Amino acid sequence: MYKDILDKILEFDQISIFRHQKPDGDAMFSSLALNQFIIDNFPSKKVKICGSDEYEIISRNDNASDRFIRDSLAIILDTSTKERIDDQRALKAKYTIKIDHHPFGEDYADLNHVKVKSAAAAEFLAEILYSKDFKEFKVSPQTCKYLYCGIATDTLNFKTANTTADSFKIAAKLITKGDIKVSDCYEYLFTDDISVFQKVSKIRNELKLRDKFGYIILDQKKLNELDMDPSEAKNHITELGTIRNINVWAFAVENNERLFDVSVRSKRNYTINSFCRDYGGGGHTNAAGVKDMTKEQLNALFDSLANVSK
Ligand SMILES: [Mn+2]
Repeated sequence: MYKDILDKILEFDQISIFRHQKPDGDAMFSSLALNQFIIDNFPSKKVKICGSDEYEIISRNDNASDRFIRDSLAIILDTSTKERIDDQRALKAKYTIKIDHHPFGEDYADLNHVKVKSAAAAEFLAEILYSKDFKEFKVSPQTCKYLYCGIATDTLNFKTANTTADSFKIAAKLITKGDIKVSDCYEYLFTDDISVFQKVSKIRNELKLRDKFGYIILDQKKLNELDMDPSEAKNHITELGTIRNINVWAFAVENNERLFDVSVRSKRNYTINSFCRDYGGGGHTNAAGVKDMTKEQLNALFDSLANVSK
């Protein structure tokens, strides 16, 4: 099933790995996992991780040259559309492979493998690396740890609506083979400095409610008061996922272009990505977003979300 991926890895001496802009844990850890897998099994191949945007817990950019990328096999992880790739040079590579789990993306690569049922790109990558096509190669404990961290971050530690029995089966295998201590991973991925905790307390007070829709809007003034940049603030949408009385929730931050970037989440029976697509955004059934919205567009989107939340 995945022999086409393996054949290309075998064919190329140079491999470049790409992720999406503003990478989350899934984008970053799946990149690190694939990089580690190639190093462990093909020590003579040169592999470089590409992408300049950073992820707060761990980041990596190997500063690949134009020439390296041009001559390489580019493997693009967790990225649904070509404009979302962090480093557009990916598309200049000799051959491109997309490995992703987002719905409604585009087939921008020469070879496209998308499994929407996977809770994380890292989950899909683990399935590929453990498939019979790859059975003669080893998945090292370090690779297991990266894959586990990718799945854990994208599923908010195995509690989002897209977490399945397969997520747990693959995680169980990674925990065994990687000798992973689950509580150590939790502490590494999900705990914050006390200064963040205090900022989050202030953010929580910004919650507004309309029907069963809860939302927070942070404009530039509020962000300055909090001493937070827009992308950092937006991560705290997870706070709203703990409220029983709301079905749909959104977090909007004013970006440096004075437009609003919005993240939207919902409980399992409430589909919200269709509303985000109406404004040029996208994402999963219960986790989606839109970038660069005007205040009018934001209000219209929130009207729809309040309506669907009932
Ligand atoms: Mn993902």
